[in-house]
Amino acid sequence: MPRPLKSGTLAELKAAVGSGAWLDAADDIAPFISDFRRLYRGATPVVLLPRSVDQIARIMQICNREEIAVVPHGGNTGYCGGATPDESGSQIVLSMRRLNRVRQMDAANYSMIIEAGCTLAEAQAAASGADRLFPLSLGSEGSAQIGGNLSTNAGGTAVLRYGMMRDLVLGLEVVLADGRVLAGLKSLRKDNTGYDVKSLFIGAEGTLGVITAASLKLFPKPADTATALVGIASPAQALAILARLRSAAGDQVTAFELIPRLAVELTVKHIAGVANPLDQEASWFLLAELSSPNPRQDLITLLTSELHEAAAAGLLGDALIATSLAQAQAMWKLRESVPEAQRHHGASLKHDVSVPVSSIPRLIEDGSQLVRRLAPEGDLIAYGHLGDGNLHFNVGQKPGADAQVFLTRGPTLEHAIFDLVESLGGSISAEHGIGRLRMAEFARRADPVELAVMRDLKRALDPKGILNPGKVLIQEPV
Ligand code: 2HG
Ligand code: ZN
Repeated sequence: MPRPLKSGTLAELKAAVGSGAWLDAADDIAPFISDFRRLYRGATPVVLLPRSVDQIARIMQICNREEIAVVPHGGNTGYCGGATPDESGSQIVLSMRRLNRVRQMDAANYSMIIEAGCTLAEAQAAASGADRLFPLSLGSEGSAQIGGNLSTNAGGTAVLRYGMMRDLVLGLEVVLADGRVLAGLKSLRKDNTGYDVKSLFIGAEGTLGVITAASLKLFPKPADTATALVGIASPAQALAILARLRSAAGDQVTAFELIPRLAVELTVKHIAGVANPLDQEASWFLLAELSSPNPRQDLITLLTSELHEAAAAGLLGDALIATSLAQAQAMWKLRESVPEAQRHHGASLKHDVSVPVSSIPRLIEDGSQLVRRLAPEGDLIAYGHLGDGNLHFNVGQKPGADAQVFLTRGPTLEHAIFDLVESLGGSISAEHGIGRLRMAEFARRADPVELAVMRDLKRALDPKGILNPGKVLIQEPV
């Protein structure tokens, strides 16, 4: 069990990073002690800003010896409170933002080695500079950091084609709880030497080690892209259109996002510069994108003819295919601004769930009934990565409804939605992780044997329980 910090240890930790590389004034540490959604507000005696792996190793040696809890902190864009210290005031925050070098770019090997504190946008730009694509793509990519993307196994809008962060990793460098450095930065597609140890740290939210750098997969840059916004009547039509596109274009189908009409209306209302170019009457909208590294693919023609055929089969109402980059960007802005529009609209209850893609219509139909029955002060705003079976099954406060009354519906509604998701063989956290927010539900619903294996791993890698305690796994009484 972690212990409170003694003043001698605090001085030792500050010395480990040197002057100018730690913060302890209330104003300076404020951004590090609450999460992006303001669900939690913790406390910390110090935020350390190391610049090197050696410094992090030294910090972990001290914290392991003194049993001090360490909370690794990236861009603070997480949705589950995974990077926020608890209220005890005894957990130190380890900011990764100064560990932000691109260590190696190997265009011929389609890989790069990059440190944890680089933002996702910086990683994308580095790849682009070498005429390569790093494909992970998220609304928060300007602030989200690679270490956080790895630690939460981030998803986003290109998972359909390229997979989640886990699928993009070739190697990892990790500082363990006792300060040893696991030097696993190989850049190999093939390496069958024993257990896949790196995979343990991906999605572990800093509870098994501190990821300091990664070797990441790169891809050819797209040279031809076709983007469309499509108005449809039902989620079942979305599935039928997705199946047609996949048959016609295979893995050139890069993104397939679902947006309900209410989300479009809220985005047009609250976000400057966003307009809906389509028939206002559609109940649902799709944002579909095809891409290929081959500039002669003529994906616009392919997408146009597929959408024409789908229209002839009665699968869609109105559709618009972007004819310029600006038009495609405007479509993406409409999709990516939905979370912000929801914030402007009022209180919301969020559920980041996944089911097999084939079960999406059932999820929406049965889930809508649950919302009507259990949260009558709210409207369902279910949107997101339909191609991956992942919807943000969010419920927004109805205009004029009492926010407090609405929010009291949260636990009962959440329980019912998670029961529904479970009955469909789904997950209660598709891409946002467990953090602190989903810990109890995760413990209740996970397979007990799987949970026991996770606890064994935690004990083996962090016997003193100092790495991000109070996140992911509920600690067992000692
Ligand atoms: C997205 O897909 C993000 O836009 C955020 O994962 C989802 O706000 C949300 O619930
Ligand atoms: Zn998402």
